[in-house]
Formats: sequence, C-alpha cells, structure tokens
Amino acid sequence: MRVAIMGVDGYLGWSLAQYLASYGHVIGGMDAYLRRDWVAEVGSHSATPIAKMTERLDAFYQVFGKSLRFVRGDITEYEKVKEFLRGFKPDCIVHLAEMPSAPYSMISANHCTWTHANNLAGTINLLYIMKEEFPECHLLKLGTMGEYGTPNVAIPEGFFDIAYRGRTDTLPFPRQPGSWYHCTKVHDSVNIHLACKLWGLRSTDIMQGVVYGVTLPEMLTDPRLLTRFDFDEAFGTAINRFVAQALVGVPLTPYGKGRQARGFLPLCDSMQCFRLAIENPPEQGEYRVLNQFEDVYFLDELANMVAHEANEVGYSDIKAEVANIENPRLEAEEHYYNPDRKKLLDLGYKPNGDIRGTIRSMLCTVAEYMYRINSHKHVLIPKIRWDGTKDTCQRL
Ligand code: USQ
Repeated sequence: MRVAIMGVDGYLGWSLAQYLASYGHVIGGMDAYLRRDWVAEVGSHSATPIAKMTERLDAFYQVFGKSLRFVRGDITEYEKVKEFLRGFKPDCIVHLAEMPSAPYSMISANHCTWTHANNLAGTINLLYIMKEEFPECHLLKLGTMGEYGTPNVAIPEGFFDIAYRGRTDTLPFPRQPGSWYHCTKVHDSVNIHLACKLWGLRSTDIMQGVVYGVTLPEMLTDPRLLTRFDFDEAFGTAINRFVAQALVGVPLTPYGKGRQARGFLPLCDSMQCFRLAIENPPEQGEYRVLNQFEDVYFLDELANMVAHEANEVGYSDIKAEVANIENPRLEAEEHYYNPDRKKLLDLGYKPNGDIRGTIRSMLCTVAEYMYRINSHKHVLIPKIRWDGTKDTCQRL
C-alpha cells in the first residue's frame, strides 16, 4: 500500500516509516521538524543522536532499497499538504503531525492556544483534502487513551450502549481529558467523526497508551536510522524517563503517590498495531475507534521495575533508586482503571509481553548515550505545573 506519514521525522513517524517499508509498503512523508524545535525549547535533546533528514533518507534508501518520498512542510499549510498528497496518491494517511506533549501544552496561554491551533487545523486540513481529492483514502489518526481520563467504570473502545430514561442508544463514551493537549485530541475525534458522517470518509482513531522503547530491529543496521529518545519532562514518556534516570543516577520520579494506572505499550507493538489497522481498513463512511496498549501498569510499579532491571544489568556503576516527587500535574493518583482492548486482538495483534526484556534492551541501547543525558540532567526533574506555579518539584 502507499502510506503517507504526516510527522515522519518524529519518534513514532520515523519508526513507522521503517517498519512499514520492511513489510513492503511504499512510504511518503511530510514534516516541518517541529519536534526538534520543541525539545530544544524545553532545554533538552534526544539521547540518541538524530541524523539530519537528508542523512536519514540516504540511509533509508540504502537499507530498504527504495526511496521515501519526503517533503518538508507544515500540516497547517493547506495547499502544501494538498500538493504533497496529490503527488504521492496515498491509500492511507497516517496522521502523527501533532504536538504530543501534555506538559508542553500547560506551560502558558500561548502554548495552550498554539497546541489547539496546530493540532486542530492539521486534522481539519486533512479531512477537507480527503473530501476533495481522496474520498476513499483511509485516515489513521493518532488519538490517545488520555481522551477518556480515568472514570470509575470500565472504558470501552470509543462507543458504549446506554439505557437512559426508558430509551437506548449507542453513543461516544464520555471524554474527560486531563490536559490542554488531551483536549485537542478529543476535539479532533469529534471533528473526524463528523467528517465521516458528513462526507462518508473512513477513519481509524487510535486511542494509544503511553509508548516506551528506543529501537526496532530495522534501525540497528545503521545509526542514521535511529529514532529519537526524549527524556525531558515534556517529551519523554514515563518509562523512557525512568530508564534515563536509572542510567545517570537520578532517583526515578513517580509523581505523587505513583498509583496512577495507565496503558503502556512498547514501540514494536505500536508499530504492529498501526500496520494491522492500515492493512485492515474500516468500511467507507466508518469512524472506527481502537484502544491500543499492551497492558495496564501503575507508575510506581514501573519505576521499581526499571530500577530493579538497571541494578541487575549494571550498565551504570550507580545504584538506581526510586524516590517519589511532588506531582506537577493535577490528576488522580489512586483510581480505578479498566479499559478494553479487544478490537486490535481481533485484527491479529500479538502483544510483545516481555516488558522486563524490553526495559533491559532499552538500558543497553541508551547506556551508549549516557553522556548526552548527563549533559542535560536538569530536565529529569519536573517543573511544568498544571496549577501554573513555577517552583521546581520537591522529593516527597
Ligand atoms: N509520570 C510520572 N513520572 C514521570 C513522568 C510521568 O509519574 O517522570 C506519570 C504522569 O503523571 C502520568 C503518567 O506517568 O500519570 C504518564 O505520563 P507520561 O508523561 O508518560 O505520558 P502522558 O503525559 O500521559 O502522555 C504520553 C504521550 C502522549 C500520549 C499519552 C497516552 O506523551 O502523546 O497521548 O502518553 S495516555 O497517557 O494514555 O494519555
């Protein structure tokens, strides 16, 4: 299939391009390199050194024997996106070109409005371009499990059956986002659902959990193929940050009580699920919602698991420790969490199921770049607070 990846320079986008190419798909991509700018703005960099796009594309061609058709461009530029997609003629558009960080969206009013403008405009542009040019194309849109929040009941996949005052219906399950970033994903979901109803488009909205990991087998042949590994408080996700902390001797930071539960999945599973969704598209006019995660874990459980594995493998001579820290976010620290994830299993998803093995292999890969974490250690301690105060968080 011809797959256009919007946001192909990012953590997931660059990984997905390689993974799909290894399955014989033809890849095109667009990116404005904003992820590189945002991470620099919060004072950090990727632990894995990231090659320039020209170098990435050369390596891609050498390893996969076919080129990736790339255009530098911003998803909010309607005509540019249309021109790129017209030239590429995709069967599927994977939309990863959004600002993905909850903390970044909470920094200021400007960061909040910018996140809304960027994320909503990009998705709306794609919907209109699909309506005009590619009504049969499949839009695979990255949403988030965080759209649902943490309700005190089980979480279905997008929709639920309800009986209310003597009548019944199947309705979108209530969304309770916990950050401005998560709000943008909810707004996107509403917009995509409407576009499918109005214009008969087809889309998969993926409610993805927190991804962790650093490599896919495809990347190990050439260092220019490595994807990014962020460890700062805004763009580094929890397990990735714990791995970075364990390696450089900063006590691991479960926020608050650490009893927050989330669905997590390794990078390789995220890729597998995207491929299954792409190769099994929804019907024309269908708005399909898939919950995508491997398993649910508590944050303190994960921090202890990473510390344990780090001390076992001993890539660093410093003992890894866990020390809870003030929670910079306003979120439930102890709650019920029971989301479904049946539809991807029905499509053939085989969960990796070896979180400890994945953590060990992450420790091994990232240990090589420990010096790049050491030079930016300050970003391991959170200070972007949901309540807007500016003090750096203290250990509890
Ligand atoms: N957390 C800690 N310690 C840390 C970092 C995070 O305890 O050092 C906690 C947070 O408080 C939160 C949980 O870990 O309860 C997850 O935080 P995260 O930073 O790993 O992930 P999150 O902000 O939720 O966002 C990430 C991605 C986002 C995606 C989302 C899926 O950045 O793009 O949408 O995961 S989900 O969490 O299911 O909404």
